[in-house]
Amino acid sequence: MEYKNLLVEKDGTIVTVTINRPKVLNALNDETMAELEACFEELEKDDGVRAVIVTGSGEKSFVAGADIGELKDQDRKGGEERSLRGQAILLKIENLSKPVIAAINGYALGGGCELAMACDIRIASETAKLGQPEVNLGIIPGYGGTQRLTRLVGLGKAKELIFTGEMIHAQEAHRIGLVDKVVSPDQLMETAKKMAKTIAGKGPIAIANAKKAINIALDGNVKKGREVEAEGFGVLCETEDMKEGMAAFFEKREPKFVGK
Ligand code: CO8
Repeated sequence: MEYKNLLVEKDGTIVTVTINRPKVLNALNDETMAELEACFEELEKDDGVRAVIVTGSGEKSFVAGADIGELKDQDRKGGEERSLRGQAILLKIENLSKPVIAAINGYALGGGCELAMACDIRIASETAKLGQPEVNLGIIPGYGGTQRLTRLVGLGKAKELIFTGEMIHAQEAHRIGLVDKVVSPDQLMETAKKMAKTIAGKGPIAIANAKKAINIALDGNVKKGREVEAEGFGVLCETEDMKEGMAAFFEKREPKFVGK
């Protein structure tokens, strides 16, 4: 299947999905999210696929977040709906019956970090930077990131990252458990492919069942957490602060938040 914003390459039983909007650092607009959904539905059905790698086009960015251009005009209902839809798409990736490796080749910010966290294993280039900078725009993570980040790095670190909006380098992300491996940029795809091939060599039913069981192990109150996250996201879409945060981004200036 051909996509406008994704490159999908098959090498034997391994499929590499590349988010391909380099002009906006591979930001996820609605169209790309819909394509990701369609692509992962195809991958689920294809018995010839044993492992998937997700990466970003170019050397600078994995995915620099949701496309802020599409977020800036949404109202409460639209924001909540977009959040719920994004959560559902990332859940499809998390629940794919095949292993998914994120090869983080640069910025993994906001929705990009959330996309990486929906993958099973994260391998980062030494040059990658990760973070949840949504508060700088007057919003919060909306693709399940509040839940997945907390599970990966613990309460304190999740709050620090989400409250400060600060980016961290790959090595720090590795230290806190946000990424599983850090390699040099030229080794990134090779390392991801090698791991994908190793896993693809195991029984696919074993991998599928292991994945299912491991995912359930951490599924405490995550459903409720996602609902709360989406509701909060919708609330923020009615605020002046969200408009100010996004306007400031495009005007390339510091935002002035007023708490309304
Ligand atoms: N959305 C839209 N455009 C973007 C985005 C984005 N997330 N990120 C970068 N771009 C664009 C820039 O506007 C710029 O466009 P132009 O060339 O037309 O000015 C181009 O990409 C290149 O970016 P920069 O010039 O800014 O590149 P720098 O190297 O100076 O900076 C950064 C790189 C630090 C990554 C910077 O681009 C940046 O801060 N980007 C935004 C990061 C961010 O805030 N991400 C979070 C977005 S919100 C989000 O992800 C919410 C997820 C949940 C949503 C749930 C409901 C929808």
